[in-house]
Amino acid sequence: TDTPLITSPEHSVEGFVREFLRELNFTQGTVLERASTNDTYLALARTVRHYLMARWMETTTAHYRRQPKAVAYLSAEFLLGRQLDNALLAADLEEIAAEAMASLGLDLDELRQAEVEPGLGNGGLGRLAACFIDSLATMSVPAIGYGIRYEYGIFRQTFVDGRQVEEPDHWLDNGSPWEFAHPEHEVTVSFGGHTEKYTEGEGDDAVERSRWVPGWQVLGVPYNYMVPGYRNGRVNTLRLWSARATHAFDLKIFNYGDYAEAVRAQTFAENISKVLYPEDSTPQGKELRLQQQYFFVACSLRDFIDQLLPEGFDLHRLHERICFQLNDTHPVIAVPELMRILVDEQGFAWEEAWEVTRRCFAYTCHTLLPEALEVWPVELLGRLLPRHLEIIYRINDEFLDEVRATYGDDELLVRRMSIIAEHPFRAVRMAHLATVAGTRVNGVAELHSQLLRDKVLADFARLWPEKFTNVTNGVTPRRFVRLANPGLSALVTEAIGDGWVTDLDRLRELEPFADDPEFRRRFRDVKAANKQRLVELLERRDGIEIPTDTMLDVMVKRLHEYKRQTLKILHVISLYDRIVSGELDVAEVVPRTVVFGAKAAPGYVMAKEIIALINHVGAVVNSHPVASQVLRVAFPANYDVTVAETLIPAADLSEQISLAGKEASGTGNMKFALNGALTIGTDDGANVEIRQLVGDDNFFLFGLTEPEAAAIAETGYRPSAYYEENPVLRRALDLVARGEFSGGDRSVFEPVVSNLLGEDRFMVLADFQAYLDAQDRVEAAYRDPEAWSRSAVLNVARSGFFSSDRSMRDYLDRIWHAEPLAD
Ligand code: 26W
Repeated sequence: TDTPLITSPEHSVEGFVREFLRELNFTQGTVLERASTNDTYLALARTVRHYLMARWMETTTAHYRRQPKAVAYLSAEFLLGRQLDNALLAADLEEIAAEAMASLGLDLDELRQAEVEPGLGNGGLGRLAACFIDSLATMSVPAIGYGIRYEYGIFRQTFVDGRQVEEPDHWLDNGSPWEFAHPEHEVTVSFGGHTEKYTEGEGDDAVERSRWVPGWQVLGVPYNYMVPGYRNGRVNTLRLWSARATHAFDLKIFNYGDYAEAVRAQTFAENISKVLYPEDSTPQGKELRLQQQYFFVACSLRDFIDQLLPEGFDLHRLHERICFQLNDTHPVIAVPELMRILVDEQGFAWEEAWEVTRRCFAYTCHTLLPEALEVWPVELLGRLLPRHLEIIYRINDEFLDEVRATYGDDELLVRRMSIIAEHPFRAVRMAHLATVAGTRVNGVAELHSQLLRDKVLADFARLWPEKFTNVTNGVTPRRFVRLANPGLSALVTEAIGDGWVTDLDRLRELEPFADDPEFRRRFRDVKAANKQRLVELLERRDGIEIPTDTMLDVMVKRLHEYKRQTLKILHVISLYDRIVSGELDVAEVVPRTVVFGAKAAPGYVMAKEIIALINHVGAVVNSHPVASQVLRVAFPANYDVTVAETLIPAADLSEQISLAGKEASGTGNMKFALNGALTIGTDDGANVEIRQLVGDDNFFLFGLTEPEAAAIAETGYRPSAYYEENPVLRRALDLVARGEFSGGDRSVFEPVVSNLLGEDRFMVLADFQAYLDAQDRVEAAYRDPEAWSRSAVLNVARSGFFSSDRSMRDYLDRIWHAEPLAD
């Protein structure tokens, strides 16, 4: 049955003004003269939303009616960034909105800045999920994102005496105009309790079954977000779950008459979606985190089956309708959950259920660090999800039978491959579970996928070679070029037309322009304007003053030892040292501004020390009368998607300097290349592919390769040897050790120094000289602006591969076997 859809507001300045004023008056309950910036922002956001609404309803209805094979992207994180700009772009309303606001005496730019970005992710993995759903919508692929509506996203970082202090992120406080709550579609999720055996049927037909008798329950309330495609009339859905106490839960306690206790118990249940864990790469094994993981996947599976499939759908055919993509191991508990639904609720035989389940999931791994692989103690998992633990045990038993059948009784192999680890405590290895259950396992860059096959999951790759594949990450050109870099976008569009926005390979057509001096001049003008924009942002946002006309050298990413921010700061220290000692004359140095952006996990002590070191070095360098003429350090606090959008387009040099074999892919590296920064980088993650595409002449490669690093680790790495043999390195480290950056106090950075000299797990000292040499090549290249901008243009022209549209095509072809929905 067709229900009539309300039509979109008129696509004109007048239409926009009318809708906006209606929102301001009727929803916001105020008038223009008395409206606060926030009132105005909310009315504007709702106005834009209305233009997308009809398309959203149409897309949703079409998916339901036509039941195409769809993709459900299960991710504990979606790091969306601000919504207004992207919605305006998708709906082709940028000019109309600007004019409409201006006609009312309002400034669209100021209103944009009123939006608090939803920071529902830590870094690479969460931002990747946001890029992927953007691409899926733009490519008209039937897809839904499922995740958690954290009340508090990633913490707000501030610095006190140069040290990181975390503050809560109240992102919902001023209202949340982009979400639609649907309490009527709440889902009940169970936890705890025990299982019991029972017999079903009689005589020869009798089967032993197990059932779960849960101990407590919570409700999941879905909040829907629009995911608009770029001007294609499609709007997909992102559904984030929020935890509520069940009504039964409080009723029981209310009956005892303890009102206060009942209310308190509600907050207990609601804690589940309260806060994003700010851990990136080191799982803490916290009970609440496992609750979060099960909570959102249980809601999502239930929702897909009950709401998105037609009534009476035969679940034996579930894999024909859906692929659940597991974004790292965080949602992997969905595997036993689907088994539980099919076996316990739907009465499937085990084998039948396993057949379906195996075909419904695929797993993406995002790491190479062994300590980042999630394991859940059996004790904890069994207490929280007793039935799931039983199911996992049975999956494991049957899997290990298969291993034995294939390889004979190789108990060492069996122990290595088991889903259950025995040491140091019994625990479920979520990556093994995902690999056993998934139709496909993929890494996120060529090198990473290779290392997964050869090292991290080698036993599994030998058993099931066809399961393993690669999909190199990508980033959305809508947000990270078209929106973030309007100057470059206009220049590119003038040269080759605007098709590149949805077909990024067309940037290739720019190649000839690299040799056009006029184009290069205009490219440099765009860079200069972007730097000016950054200077203004840092001044306004952080009170940081940086010069406008220096080489902008940028390292932005989470703070982690493997990413080697210490290598970058040692380079800064060394430059400073050589300038201050008179070895380098300021006239000889290419002036540069080094910008850092990085949050550290709150419990990661060494990472926080490194942040303090960077800030302290910055303070000394920036206030030195001579050094500061050619060297500045800026470390704006609270690097987020919004800052990235201004910072990346201004950059000249992109720092991608992780130890080879440690960074799975990196995605910032792609954003910089697409915005015409040159990369100084190791042969790691997607750097490898960037260099292959842009060419060695347009990339500053340095450092150990992965096999070299592995070989050194094998024979025993001695960092102090590098210190003893390299006077430049020695001077830089000695400066830190002697307290040059800590007011003479030698104890402050002692842990950083002694860690580098004693352990240096990520071989900073081994790569130090190679890095300095590469920086010399950078300087030499930067002195020739024509050659530099030629390389920069070639970086743009040859980076189209890194569109997340291409990543989505690869997932569709290699993993999902789904297709865009035709009009
Ligand atoms: C708390 C445990 C935990 C463990 C791992 C939290 C988060 C993780 C993620 C896998 C960390 C992460 O974000 N990985 C990054 O994923 C990006 C997208 O694929 C890659 O580009 C980065 O190289 C990788 O570090």
